Amino acid sequence: MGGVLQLPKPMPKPVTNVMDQTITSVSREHRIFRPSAEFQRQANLGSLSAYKKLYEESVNSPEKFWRREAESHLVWRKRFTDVLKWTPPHAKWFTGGRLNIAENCLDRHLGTARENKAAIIFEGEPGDVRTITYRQLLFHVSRLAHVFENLGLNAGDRVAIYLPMVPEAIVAMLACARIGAVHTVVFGGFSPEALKARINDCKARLVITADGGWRRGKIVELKANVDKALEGAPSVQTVLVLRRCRNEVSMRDGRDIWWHEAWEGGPNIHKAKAFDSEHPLFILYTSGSTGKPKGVLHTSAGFLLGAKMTAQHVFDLKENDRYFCSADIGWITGHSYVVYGLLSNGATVFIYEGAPNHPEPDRFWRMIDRHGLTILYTAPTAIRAFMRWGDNYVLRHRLDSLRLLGSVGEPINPEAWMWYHTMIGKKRCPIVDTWWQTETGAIMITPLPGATPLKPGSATLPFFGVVPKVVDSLGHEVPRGTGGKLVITRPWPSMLRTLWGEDDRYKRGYWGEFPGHEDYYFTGDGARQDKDGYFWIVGRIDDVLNISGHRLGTAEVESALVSHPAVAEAAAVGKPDDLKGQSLVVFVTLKAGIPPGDALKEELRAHVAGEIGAMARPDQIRFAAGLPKTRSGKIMRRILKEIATGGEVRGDTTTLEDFSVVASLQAEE
Ligand code: 6R9
Repeated sequence: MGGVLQLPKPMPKPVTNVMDQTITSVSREHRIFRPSAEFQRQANLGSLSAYKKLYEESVNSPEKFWRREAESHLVWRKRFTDVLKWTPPHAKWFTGGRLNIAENCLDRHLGTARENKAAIIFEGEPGDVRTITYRQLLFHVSRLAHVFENLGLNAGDRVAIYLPMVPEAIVAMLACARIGAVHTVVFGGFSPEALKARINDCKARLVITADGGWRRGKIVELKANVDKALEGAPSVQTVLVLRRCRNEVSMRDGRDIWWHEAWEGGPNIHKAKAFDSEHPLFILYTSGSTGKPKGVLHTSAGFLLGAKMTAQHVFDLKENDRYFCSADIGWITGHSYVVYGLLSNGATVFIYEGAPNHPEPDRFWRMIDRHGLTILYTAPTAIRAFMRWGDNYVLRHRLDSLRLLGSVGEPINPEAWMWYHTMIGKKRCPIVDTWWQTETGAIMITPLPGATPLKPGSATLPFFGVVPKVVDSLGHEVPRGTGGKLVITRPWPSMLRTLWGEDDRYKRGYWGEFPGHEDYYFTGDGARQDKDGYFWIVGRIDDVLNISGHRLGTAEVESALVSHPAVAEAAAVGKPDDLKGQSLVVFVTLKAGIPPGDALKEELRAHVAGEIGAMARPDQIRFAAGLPKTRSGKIMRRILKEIATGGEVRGDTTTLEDFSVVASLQAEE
């Protein structure tokens, strides 16, 4: 099928009767919030019919649609020939084209009114503020690109970035993109073990880190973590160290260099080379249903197009916006909606280094007032924490600069949605509840704020070119109102291309779920569509947990636990939690002769945090004499989940090997 765009299959009309007032039984949530006339008047896309028209074009004439969008949004050094080469599950977008991603985020704005516009406004946790214009950002990136080249770094080489949320993190990503190096950003909250595993998997040559970063008034010792990680990471030749907190670090001769020293004296003009549309841009590790994190690979042109178009439409970007996304660049949200999608649009991005409740729980609101921020994009877990901390922290602030709110990372419960809408948005700001994944690269199901009537808890309708369906286990579409598995039935430009070094896992994990439908991308999420075609995401239906908006594989936690000498066997499950969405409960059987006890529980919790990172520290550990298993030896997580939730064990237990295990587990605690 190479060379031509696959013809669209006939499909159900994606949008029907959205304007219909009555939402019946299928939905528990009946409220509808229409965009105000005032918002619609100023919106980039101001009506539902305009959305529908463009959407229909995007799925009925995808070749024409994507050709036009790619030509108008991106700066090309060489025009592409084909829009898409699709041999499921491998896609190549905009083949024959050449471009430079950093140039698309920076150089294009120079010589325009944006040259001296703020690209980044940064506030550190101690309160230090820096503003960096587009011109200045290009200056920084150009110099760092020279540093990379002087270190002998080549296009295609991997660079691990382990930095706090400071402007240099963005500079580092863009400098990689500029020379065609592939970055892999590792969230600063990951442990040395987790960092090591990621460095080794992609064989990074360079690690970029800082002495430390600020978090709740304390220094997170990033350089010390890197030193530990590198004890077992032979591919790394150089460590570039940013000075941020001025805490003491040890510098190893011949390996470690200070950013500010390497940076001195070099030229600040950097001629960027052009790279192929499909040149790898970054690898981002994410949790899957087996123990080893998956290295999701994104490439250049398609990823940038997806990030740029969605940012422009979903956030209704205007020249004067000051946009704040609270995600760390260590997550995909930071990649697409702090860095690439926003800077390519010439927007002003506000970034914050520290914790949302430092020194007090009103930090976000204070920063919004202080800097006149207009758009806030954050996660439901943060919104629920703000709710819990109390309205008084919000009411001290004006928040009158805000015009649009966004949510991402997990389903937002209608209660949190309503609070966000009234307390933060003052009933004035639309909320865009955006569904997407590390793998999708860009937002997939989302309202467009000037067009889409909102229903609290629903991510609403697909973005242009996206054709999602809710299907049964055979891949057949289920009737509206029925739950099923969420799939994406067409390739899209910002889709992942493969898993780094694991193409088989890529094929099996994402495209092998429905025999006969090897061109259906399986999201791992459950969902239903209501009678208006709105999507309601239920959450993961594989062995992936979503804890405070962070993906965590049950198998990852289990393998961390069994690496402890006292543990024989472990099973991790998620328990519904008002604040975190899910909390982490683990069941552990100990090796013979090892006595259980609270001290050991604490030790195991610390052990998991040490192996993965603090976000994986179990909320509860339960010792068990045995774990419920099927006759073929599989742990029955469903039963453990019921026990963790405190409910009765219901459902089918006929395959259970030994029911007494369950009885004793229930008796425990
Ligand atoms: C962007 C990001 C992806 C998983 C995804 C789903 C959940 C994300 C959501 C949502 C309901 C939303 N998720 N956004 N669920 N409504 N608006 O979070 O990527 O870290 O890869 O997580 O997060 O379960 O499958 P990632």
